[in-house]
Amino acid sequence: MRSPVRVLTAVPICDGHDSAINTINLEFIRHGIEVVYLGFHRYVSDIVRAAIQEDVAAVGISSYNGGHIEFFAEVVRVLRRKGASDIAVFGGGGGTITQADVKLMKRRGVDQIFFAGTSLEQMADYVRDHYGKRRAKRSGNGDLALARKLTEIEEAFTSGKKPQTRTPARNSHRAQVIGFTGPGGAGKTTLIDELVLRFLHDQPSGRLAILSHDPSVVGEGALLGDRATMINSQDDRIFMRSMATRGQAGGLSPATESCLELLAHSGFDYVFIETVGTGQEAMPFRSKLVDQTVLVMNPDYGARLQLQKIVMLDVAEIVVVNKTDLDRAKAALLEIEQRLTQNKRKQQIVATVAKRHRDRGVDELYELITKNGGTRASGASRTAQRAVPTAAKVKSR
Ligand code: B12
Repeated sequence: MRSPVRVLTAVPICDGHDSAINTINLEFIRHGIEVVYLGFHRYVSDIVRAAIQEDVAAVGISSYNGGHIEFFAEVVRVLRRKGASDIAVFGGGGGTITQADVKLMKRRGVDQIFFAGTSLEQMADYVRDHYGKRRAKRSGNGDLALARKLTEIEEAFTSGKKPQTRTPARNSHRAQVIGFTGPGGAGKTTLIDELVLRFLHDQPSGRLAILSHDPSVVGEGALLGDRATMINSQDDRIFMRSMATRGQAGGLSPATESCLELLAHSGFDYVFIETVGTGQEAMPFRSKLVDQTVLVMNPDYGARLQLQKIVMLDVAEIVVVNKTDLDRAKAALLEIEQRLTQNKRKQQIVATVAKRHRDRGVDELYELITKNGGTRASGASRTAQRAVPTAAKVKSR
C-alpha cells in the first residue's frame, strides 16, 4: 500500500479569502489526499519553510487580492534556492488570475493554475495524478534531509515494512521529549504554541521540534490543520511535522515512535509531541516514548464522576486545566486536585488560559517543563502535590 499524496495549502499575505481553500481542502481530503493547511495571510518564507518541513509533494496557493504573479513566482524561487525544486507550486484565484497571467506564471515555474468553473473533482484528480510519485532520497543534515527521512519512515510503515533506522550513538545528545494529550477542544495546540513563544524568547539559539497528530483512516485523506493555529511556531528555529494517524487508534500514528526517535537525536533541545484529541481510555505515551506527560483538560468534563474514568489522570506528570476563564474552572480545579490526591504521586496541576497573551499559568507550565529538569514521578510513595495555582489563586487573576 502507498502513502497518501501530501500537499500544503495556504493563502498569501494580505489576503483573507479563505473560503475557497477551505472548500478545496475538504474535497482533497475526500479524495484521499493529506492536506497540511497553513492558513491565510501567510508570507512566502512561512509557506516554503512549512512545505520543506512537511515534505509535501506540492504547494497549493489560493490568491484573490492581487500580486499573484510575483507571489507564486517567489514561492517557486525560494523553494529552488533552498534545494526543494521537486516541490511543485499550483493554485487558483477565480477570475482574479487571467489567462495572460498564467502564461507568465508558468514561465516562472508555476506548475498549474485552475480557473473559475473547474470542478472540485478535476482539481483533486490532477493532484493525485501529478503529485503522487515516490520521492527521491535526500542527503545532508539539514531540515530538508530530516523531513525526507521522516517521510521514508511513514512510507515504510504504510507499506508494511519496518523502517531502517540507525541506532543513535550511546553518548549522542537526546532532546527532552514532552508529550501533550487530552480531549479534543481542550486547547492543546494553542498551549503548545504559547510554550514555543516562551522557548523562542528564553533560549535565543535553541531549536525545538513539534510532532503533531490529526486523525485519519487507513488509505484516506486527512486535514492536518495545527499549523493554522500555531502562529508562533512558524519560525526557522522550530521544526514542525504534522502526521495523520493512518488508521491507528489511541492518538498517535504507527510511525510515531520511529519518527520521534529520529527527531530526538537530530540536535533539538526539546521535542513536543501532540496527540489527536483522546478519549477516557487513551494512554498514548508508553513510558520510554516521552520524558514528561502533560494532560490538558477543559473544565467542562461533565460530572465529577467522569474524572474517575480518565486513565491519563493516573499517568500524567502534569495536569493542565486550560480555559480557566470559564465559569466552571474553580470547581474543576478542586475536583481534579482531589482526584490526583488519591494517586499519592508527585503530580502537578497548572491552571492556564492559553488563548490569553502572557498568561501566567502558561509561564508556570513553561518553567515546570524546562527549568525543573522534569517532574517524572517514579513511585507510588510520593504525595500528590500541587505546586502551582490553587483555585483561589486562579480566582484572583
Ligand atoms: C467570497 C468573497 C469574499 C468574502 C471572503 C470570505 C472568505 N472567508 O473567503 C468576503 C465578503 C469576506 C470578501 C471580502 C473582500 N473581498 Co472578496 N470576494 C469573494 C468572491 C465573491 C468569491 C471568492 C471565492 O471564494 N470563490 C469560490 C472559489 C471556490 O471559486 P473560484 O473563485 O471560481 O475559484 C476557482 C479556481 O480558481 C479554483 N481555486 C481557487 N483557489 C484555489 C486554490 C487551489 C490550491 C486550487 C487547486 C484551486 C483554487 O477553485 C475554483 C474552481 O472552480 C470574489 C468574487 C468572485 N466571484 O470571485 C470576491 C473578490 C475576490 N473579493 C474582492 C475584494 C476586493 C474583497 C475586499 C478587499 C473587499 C473590501 N473592500 O473589503 C475584501 C478583502 C477580504 C480580505 N480580508 O482579504 C475582489 C478582488 C479584486 C481583485 N483582486 O482585483 C473580488 C474578485 C470581487 C470583485 N470582483 O471585486 N470577499
